[in-house]
This record gives sequence, structure tokens and C-alpha cells, in this order.
Amino acid sequence: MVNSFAAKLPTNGAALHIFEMTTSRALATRFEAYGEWRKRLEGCVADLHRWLRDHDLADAQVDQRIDDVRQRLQQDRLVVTFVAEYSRGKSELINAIFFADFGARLLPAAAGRTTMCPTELLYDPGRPPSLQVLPIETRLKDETIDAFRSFPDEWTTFPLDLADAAGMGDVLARISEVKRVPLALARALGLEGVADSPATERLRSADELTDVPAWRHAIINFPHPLLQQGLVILDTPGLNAIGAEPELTLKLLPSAHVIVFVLAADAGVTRSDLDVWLRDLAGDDPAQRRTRLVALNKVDSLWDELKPPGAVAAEIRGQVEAAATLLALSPAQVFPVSAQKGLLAKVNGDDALLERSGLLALEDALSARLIPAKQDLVAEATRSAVGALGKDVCDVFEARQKSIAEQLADLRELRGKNQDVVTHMMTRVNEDSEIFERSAHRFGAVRTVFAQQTTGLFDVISLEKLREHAGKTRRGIERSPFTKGVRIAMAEFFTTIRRDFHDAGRRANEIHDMMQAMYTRFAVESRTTPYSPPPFSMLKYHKEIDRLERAYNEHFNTLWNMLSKAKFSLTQGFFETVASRVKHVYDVANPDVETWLRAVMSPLESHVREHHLQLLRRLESVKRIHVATGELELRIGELEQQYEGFAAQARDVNRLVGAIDAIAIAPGSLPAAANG
Ligand SMILES: Nc1nc2c(ncn2[C@@H]2O[C@H](COP(=O)(O)OP(=O)(O)OP(=O)(O)O)[C@@H](O)[C@H]2O)c(=O)[nH]1
Ligand SMILES: [Mg+2]
Repeated sequence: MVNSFAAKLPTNGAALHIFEMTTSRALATRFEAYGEWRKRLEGCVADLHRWLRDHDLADAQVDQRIDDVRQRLQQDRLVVTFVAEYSRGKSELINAIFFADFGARLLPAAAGRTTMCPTELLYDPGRPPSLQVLPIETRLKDETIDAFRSFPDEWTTFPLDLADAAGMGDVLARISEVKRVPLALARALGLEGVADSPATERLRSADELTDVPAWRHAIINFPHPLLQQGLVILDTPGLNAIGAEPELTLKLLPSAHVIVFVLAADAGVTRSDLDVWLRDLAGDDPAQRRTRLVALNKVDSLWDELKPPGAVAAEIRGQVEAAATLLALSPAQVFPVSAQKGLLAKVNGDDALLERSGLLALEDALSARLIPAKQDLVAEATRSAVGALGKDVCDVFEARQKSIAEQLADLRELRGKNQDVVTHMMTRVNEDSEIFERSAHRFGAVRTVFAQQTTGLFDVISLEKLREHAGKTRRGIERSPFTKGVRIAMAEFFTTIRRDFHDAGRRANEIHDMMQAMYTRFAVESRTTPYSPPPFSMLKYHKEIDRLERAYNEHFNTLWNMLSKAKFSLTQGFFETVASRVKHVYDVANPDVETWLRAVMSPLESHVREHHLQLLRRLESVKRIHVATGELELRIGELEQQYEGFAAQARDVNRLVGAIDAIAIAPGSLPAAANG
């Protein structure tokens, strides 16, 4: 099957250019527009950064904030996952939608079980094109696929030579590899029966050997234009493997932006299709349900040249409606397609067949769901980060202007006054300086307390703490590897983690209250408007922990019923997956807290610094007048100019931030062709 690949590919190394040849479709157009949009947004963020640097307003903290925004824009990824019972045509559909421009079948697609392990298609420009596969034996180690990602030596890597089509086909065929192992090993791997075909089942009773997938996970690094723009496609194997690799259900499926569920028209909705749908995909959350698409594939099996076209169409419609009813969806969410004919049509440039294959309608629905949802998230994140930065910068200008206004008031009052008044002003500045000295001193003390409190806060949500909890749970499971023992250990695990996050929330509140008081006091003393530090909410993490516990409970039951033997190794593996998902919560929470702490502390630092500068300027200006009262008018003129200068700078910043806003929220940010 894969070898047909070789025959159709150009062998002159120009493989990549042929992407451009076929018609530009909604998906490609929308994607390109999305990529463009991100680039424009990034360009504007860079403009703002340059401006801030040119005006000496970019300290390390500002650089960091801008960097965060830019990194988010650059690393932004969109994940489309294909899920179905085996042989429904997932791989063929991926070939037809994304890789037809390649002129042939990229992923192996054949009768029977073909894709043997979850396969990610992505592009990482930092590495050469390759197929990386993780050996199935890694399941014996208590580590998740995610953890293995950072250890390239655990993976077997096969380079993909883009100019050698035949070689590339052979390499990718490895995704379907199985290996024959003793039954005992298959059990230890928790994979008994996963790759079995009826033939091997007969064989097993004879010599106790069985087939298991050779690989646990595959990553294809491939410079396809859509992948270069940040699209990640996940092809999954059929039902059994989904149950056997908990990471798939706990991590890969929830993190997909869109999931395409594939049915086959010749099979209809079978019992096992329905199982997959209900267990892993249906979900109760309506927002999540909108990210599901159903492809009713292989409709060409209903095409019957002897029937009038109307009758065939009616039959397809009937199938779509029946499928929609069973899955409790609207028929509009079910797309009748023929992946095979769609692929063929694209390869041969046969527009009539392509239209008939239904592929374009599915692609359109896919891009309509995929991009806008993600775009909204990115736009919102960028706007709020840039907006906050702009506001902080404008606050500085405002403070400077306020100080200038005060000096101007003093100086204008001075016009025509005598030396006594100048002396009086000196005294006032000096008094203000003393007040400042005292509040600066207090600020130092608050900093010390702040440092202690933040250390305490980080301690409770540290990875070290999580490791302790996980170790304890692991020991609990080892001591009592039966349903009850595992349940108790896991329940305790979640309880402890929740308690820690509550504790962290309490500590964050304390920090917030202390800083709030400090800001209020400082504002009174420096006669400025008080700043309200933002509070920190732990809700998001609690929700995620709840979700994980719910998912864990559901899957634990399924798993427990599915496998009566080899429970122990599976339970362990399962726990490692849960633990790694929980670790992810910590990984997110820690930098979040760090950012928040910066947001709470750094305005105070800059207010204090600013206030100090203002005092120095006032002192300077009074001193100068003291020396030569003749300079008065000159000085007033200077100050008026400075005041205008800051106003102009604030307008500049607002303009730059406004430009970013305009791109982020522009409804026309996707071209008309792609909006249709
Ligand atoms: N007639 C017809 N056959 C199709 C169509 N799509 C896929 N097939 C065939 O169905 C078989 C299974 O297709 P795959 O793409 O390997 O299915 P899969 O869902 O990826 O299966 P696994 O990888 O085993 O989980 C292959 O022989 C395909 O050629 C279609 O639209 N029409
Ligand atoms: Mg497949």
C-alpha cells in the first residue's frame, strides 16, 4: 500500500514545491491568513518594544513581559486529533485533507489494523525531517510519553529524505509495525490482545506468542506548510489502544482543539464506535461538544451506478441522520465523505469527483472551528498582556506629568515673589524628602517580609512537594494493589494536593492584603492615587484538579473492567499519567504565581523610584532658582515642554497598543475567501 507512494512522487527533490500546485482550499487559505495575522501582531508587538527601548522605558521586567507575548505568538500550536475504531479511514482522511498535495499516500492506510500507535505530525524547524518512534518496551518504565519527549536517546529516529520518496514510504510504514512477543511480556506491557488479528489468536494457543505494537508513540517531523504554521495532527490507532494508553485519554484528547470522529458508512454506527464516542468524546460540556466533528467516511460504498443519483443521495442522507441520532448530534455536525475518492480526486485534479467526495465541506467545517476559536484565545491573551504593559508605562508618564505640574505651580507662584518664598519652598521639599526617606525605609522592611512570604508560597506548590505526595501514593498502591487500596491512595493524593492549593491561596491572599495596605499608605504619603494590586485566584487549578480526578475515576473503572490480569503494572502506569497531568498543573501554577508576584511588587518599586526622582527634580529646580531667580521663566518654559513631551509619549504608547488591539480584534483579520 505504502509503495504506491513511491511511484507518484517526484524524485527530483522538489517534493515540497508541489504543495503549491493544487487549488488553494479554505483550510490552507484560512491557515495562511491566521499565520499572517499572528505575524502582523508580532510585528506590532516588536514595534512597541522598540519604541520602549528607544525611550529608555524597557527594563528587564518589560523585556520579559514582551518576550512572553512574542513567545506565545510564535509557539502557538493548533491540534487536530482523529479518533475512531480501527479501519474507519482516519489515516486515509488525514492523507486526503492535509497531504493530498504530496501526490500520494503519506500515512500508511490499509485494511485491518494499520496505525499501531498514536502518530503526531508536526514541524519543528530545529530538527531535520524524521520519523521518531518510542519503543513499546518503554511502557515497562513508570514514565509517561510526555516525560520521554525530553530524552531523544529513548526514541529510535529514522531520517526522512524528502528527495527520496520510496525511502520515505518505507520509513513511514514503520508506524504499522508489530512484533511477536511472549504472552507474558504482552501482559506485563498491559497490551494483551491489542494488536491481535484472528490469525495470531489461533497461533497464541499453540506457542504462547502474541503480537503487540512495536512502538508506543510516533512523531513525524515534516516541513508541510500547514505544519510549519503550527498545525499539529494526531492520528490515533483504533479502540483497544485508546484504552491501553491512558495518556491518550487524559492528555492528548483533552488538549486537542478539534477532534474528528470517523465512522464508516458501510459499517454504520457499531457498538464499539458508540463506546469510543461515549467514553472519550461525547462530554457534557456544550463548548467542548462544538469542537467535535463527525466524518461519515466511505460513502463511496453507497455509490451505485445502477441507482438514480437522487436515491443514492437519499440513502446517504438517511445514514447521516441515523448516525446523528445515535450520537445525539445535529445532522449538520455529521459530514458524509469519501476519503479515498477525495484523495484520488485531489491527486488527479478531478474537481467533479472532489466535489462528490464531500471532502471540501468537511475541510471547511474543520477550518471554521479550528482557527477562530484559537484566534480568539490568542487575541485575548495578547491584548490583556499588552494592555497591562501599556497602562503601566502610561502610569509612569502620568506620575512624571503630575510632578512637573506641581513644580510648575510652585514656580508660577514664585513669579514676582522674594527670596523668602524660595527659602520656604526649599523647606517644603526637604520635608517631603524626609517623609520619603521614612517610607523608603518601610518599603525595605516590606520587601523582606514579601520575600519570606513568597518563599513560603512557592514551597507549598513546589514540584518537590508534589514528588513527596506522588511517592507516598506510589507506596500506597504498592502496599495494596487492589481496587480498594488503589482508590484510597488516589483519593488521598488528590485531597493532599487540593489542601496544598488551598494553603497557597491563603498565602497569596495574605501577600495581597499586605501589599494593598502598603500601596494605600504610600499613596497617602506621596499624594498620589493608590494602586490596587490584582488578587490571585486559585480557581483555575482547583477546577483542573477536579477535572483530573473525575477523568481518573471514570477511566479507572473502565480500565479495571477491561483487564483482569497485569493490573499492577497498568495501575502503576496509569498513576504515572495522572501524576504527570497533575505536574502540569504545578508547571502552570508556578510561573503564574511568579508573574502575579511581579505584578504585585513591581509597580510599588517603580512608584517609589519615580517618587524619588520627582523629589530630586524638585529640589534641583528650587536650588537653581535659589541661585538665579532670573532663570525662573526659562525653567517654567523647560518644564512646560517636558510636560508636553510626556503627554506626546503617552499618546505614542496608546497608539502602538491600539494598533495591536486593532489587529487582534479585527473581524476582517481573515480574508473574505476564508470566511465563507
Ligand atoms: N471505499 C473506501 N475505502 C476507504 C475510504 N477511506 C479509507 N478506506 C479504506 O479503509 C481501510 C482503512 O483505512 P485506514 O485509513 O487505514 O483506517 P484507520 O482508521 O486509519 O485504521 P487504523 O489505523 O487501523 O486505526 C483502507 O484499506 C482504506 O483504503 C473511503 O473513503 N472509501
Ligand atoms: Mg490509521
